[in-house]
Amino acid sequence: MSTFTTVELIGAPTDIGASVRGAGMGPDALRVADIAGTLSRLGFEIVDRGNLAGPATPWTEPANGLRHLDEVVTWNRSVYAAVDHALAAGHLPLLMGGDHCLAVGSISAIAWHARRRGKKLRVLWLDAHSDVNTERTSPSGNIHGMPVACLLGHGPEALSGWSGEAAALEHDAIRFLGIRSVDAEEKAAIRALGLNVFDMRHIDEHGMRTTMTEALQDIDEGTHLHVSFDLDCLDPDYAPGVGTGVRGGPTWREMQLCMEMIADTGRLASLDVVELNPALDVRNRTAEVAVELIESLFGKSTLVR
Ligand code: Z70
Ligand code: MN
Ligand code: MN
Ligand code: MN
Repeated sequence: MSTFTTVELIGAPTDIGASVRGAGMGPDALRVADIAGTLSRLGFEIVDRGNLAGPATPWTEPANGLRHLDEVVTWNRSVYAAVDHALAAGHLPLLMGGDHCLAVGSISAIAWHARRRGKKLRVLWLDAHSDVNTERTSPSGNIHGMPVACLLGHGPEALSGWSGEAAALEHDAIRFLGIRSVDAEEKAAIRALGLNVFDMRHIDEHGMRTTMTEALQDIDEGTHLHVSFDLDCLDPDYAPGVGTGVRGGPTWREMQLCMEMIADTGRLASLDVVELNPALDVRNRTAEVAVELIESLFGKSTLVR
């Protein structure tokens, strides 16, 4: 599907921005679920960079509305460097989190490369949450609830401007899919910023097929398509191994169609897989579901004709 022949696996084993412990085991759970063998059987060259190193999670209280800011910055610097390195080599970076705060480093590096190559960047944010809090609006201080704000240039200073521009993403470069847990101040921000939302109500009313046709509507040959896949987007019946499951998400089948339709664009150029929490999983089921969905995202087709 994709023009990339080499997928570079980057493990970022941390729960530094999360609310519960355990996301740091995500990369190895994905390896146990055979993410490398699965993509390799689809015809991709796989480079596994192993796991990045970084600070332990201190579980201190938030300061100025931000928990673990220094450590979040350190982890994101490593992620930025690794994703930058993969893109410079012409590889497709597949970030294995770790919690969703790591999307700041990943997408900032991607935005820098896309701009240099004259590509139009589009980000699909698959999540139960909108992650658009700031240190002023966050009810928790957990930075995994803030990466979208950071990437739009509204987050804390220390996590802004990494792409070389004030904002890594223009407001119309991101599409939320599957969201159903949005704080009141996040709703206000989404409206004020004019963000594109395909929430669960939209998916219920129009179905996944129409929703994805809309969400992918302006993807063309000049697009770098990035998918930021928070596994809590899925209904927790299918993906129990996440820190903050929210009932009422897409089923396995609906999410398969979502992934297949993204694959059909042929424009997937980078991926985050985040918020997998093996400590809360059931016999690695969520990691296995993630790998099944990633397989479809990378072009495995169940079409018979
Ligand atoms: C809430 C906050 C969040 C993930 C929880 C929750 C954010 N809006 N994100 N779990 N993955 O604290 O900002
Ligand atoms: Mn998220
Ligand atoms: Mn989430
Ligand atoms: Mn704008």
